[in-house]
Amino acid sequence: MIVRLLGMGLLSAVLLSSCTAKQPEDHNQHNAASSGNEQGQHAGHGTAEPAPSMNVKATWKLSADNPPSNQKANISIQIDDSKGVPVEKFEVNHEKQLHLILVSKDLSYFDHIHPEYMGKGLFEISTIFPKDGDYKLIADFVPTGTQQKTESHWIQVGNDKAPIESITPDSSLTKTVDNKEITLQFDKLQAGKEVQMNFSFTDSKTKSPITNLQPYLGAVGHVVIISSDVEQYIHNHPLEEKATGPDAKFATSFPKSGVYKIWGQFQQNGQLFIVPFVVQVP
Ligand SMILES: [Cu+2]
Repeated sequence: MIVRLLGMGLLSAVLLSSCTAKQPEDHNQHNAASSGNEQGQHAGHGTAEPAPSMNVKATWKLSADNPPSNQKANISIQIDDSKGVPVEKFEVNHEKQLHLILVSKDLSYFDHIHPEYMGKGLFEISTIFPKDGDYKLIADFVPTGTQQKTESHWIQVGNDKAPIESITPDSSLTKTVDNKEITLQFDKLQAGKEVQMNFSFTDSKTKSPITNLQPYLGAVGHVVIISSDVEQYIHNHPLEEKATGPDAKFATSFPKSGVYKIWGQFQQNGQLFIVPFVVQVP
């Protein structure tokens, strides 16, 4: 599968639910698994008619085949329809037309950036990869009037193959980031069913609840979940987008049992912070 994906340079998305501004009752989850098939599976929670699916092709170009680490690398993504005609219009979804997630193969590195739309289906951005190794680039977007799409692409940064250490589940789901103590809780950690997860925030010094979280890209938080084999990608937005803490609740669904890394992105006092967790889903 990996070889084929590298060869193809992209994969198709399986969408479990659409997430557009028109469906606020939706639980805001985009899923993608690298099945390689265009099998749109709509499992939205709303009663609204699902938007039609659209076959797209993403063509990825980098400033170099193996861009060196610690230097600016340009990334361009051309989105065309199945006939090769550029997709011109994209929904603004959480304030952006395209969300780009970058992860290293060992999931130690994570970034969430927003390429600029140049028109005629072309998005561009430059970034710096911190070290040599394999990275997966995941683009998340909504061609206007259609369902959420996820397209991904593996790249090799530099020439060294970084040793891959498998991630291990956290023994404690409380982390301290930038003087904030964040605890992640699930109603029931299980695969294949909706799971509610709650991030709760306290000031690590005063131990008082944090109630002044700020919206970032139109929501109190953004959560990205990726399976340890980097095959499953899930992007969630909060059930209550306007919450300010101390709780931020999300509904999600882990497609199958296994180890997953979860990154929550939040903002307080104008500072964006990321809290990572690794969980074993039974
Ligand atoms: Cu984004």
